[in-house]
Amino acid sequence: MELCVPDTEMMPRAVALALAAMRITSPNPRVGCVLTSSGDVLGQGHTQAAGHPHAEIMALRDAAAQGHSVVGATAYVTLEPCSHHGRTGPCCDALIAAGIKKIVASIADPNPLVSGQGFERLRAAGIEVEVGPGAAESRELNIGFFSRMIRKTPWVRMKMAASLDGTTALANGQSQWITSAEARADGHAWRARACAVLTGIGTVLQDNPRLDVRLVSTPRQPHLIVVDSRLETPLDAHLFIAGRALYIYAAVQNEAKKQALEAKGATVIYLPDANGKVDLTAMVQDLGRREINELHVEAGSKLNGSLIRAGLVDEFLLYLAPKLLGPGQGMASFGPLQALSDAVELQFQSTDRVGADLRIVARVAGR
Ligand code: AOF
Ligand code: ZN
Repeated sequence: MELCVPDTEMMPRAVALALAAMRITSPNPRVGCVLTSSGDVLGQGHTQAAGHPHAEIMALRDAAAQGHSVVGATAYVTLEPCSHHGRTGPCCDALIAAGIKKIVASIADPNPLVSGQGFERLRAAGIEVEVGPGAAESRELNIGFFSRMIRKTPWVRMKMAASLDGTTALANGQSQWITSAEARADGHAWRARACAVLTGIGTVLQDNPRLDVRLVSTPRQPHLIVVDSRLETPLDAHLFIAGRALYIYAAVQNEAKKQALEAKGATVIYLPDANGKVDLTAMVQDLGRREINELHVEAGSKLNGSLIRAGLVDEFLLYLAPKLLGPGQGMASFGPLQALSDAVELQFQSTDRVGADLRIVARVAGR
């Protein structure tokens, strides 16, 4: 058991545990929990895969496994403990039954099934509840979960890689390996945290990608979503991977092709707009209903442009290589804009060197 840990370190520790659950919990939020008494860490844990125990239960089990009593202890947890019966039982009841005396929670659970009721249930049982420490970190860690619970749609993050002059492909279409190996591995780490990766039929036909996580280790693969209006995905495409869910959104009905794709494990969904293309807004709403928290877009400039124009993108993950490619294909084809006031305004969230390249995370203003 760790002794004499200052109280101020308990929540950062719970946040670090939540961070360790980054690639595991989807579609559940990443939550960490530390049980402590007089500076001693009695038990700790983080959320497991969906359908498996939450952070609080893991921490209680950890304490029990070490033979520590948690009667009278304080629980630091990065999200309001749940009060509902979902795939698992309510954490509130487990904390109350264990004799916890005080709960310090980062932030209320935005899930309408919980939202405040967990705190109410704990207080009704005579437990002291403090809310706030670690709130910003917890929300940021769960940006997709908060988005889905509050807006009913995923957090949409668009990844792009380009030369310093903003070119993603030469005029002749040649495009692979603009950025360094380090940047590509970093891109896989961002894929790994997403619930789903999204691409378009243009990229499928041109690059025949797998769009899975290979360059970093992960316990689960994100789903793959393909925007394919006319169901042109080849049946021998590399993106059919055993055990990975594949959703194809189409606009033009083709029952024979649909059946052939579904026989290969895909799910085909028709969502046409008035122009015979996939209704991207309806698609993103549908992905929210399918419990997609973070949607990671890796597509060509056409689909990128359409998603931006529809106002569906929340964040850009941009890798810039230190080279000039001259005029070619841009990162996203939207516009041309008539006035500077029509620009999509962004805020830089972070700027880092990754290998030889620059990584910029920029968020659409107001998101
Ligand atoms: C917690 N601790 O570690 C997490 C919570 O289907 P279930 O039973 O797994 O419940 C999922 C919901 O539980 C999820 O939507 C969110 O509201 C909450 N997640 N709650 O007390 C945790 N991950
Ligand atoms: Zn719970």
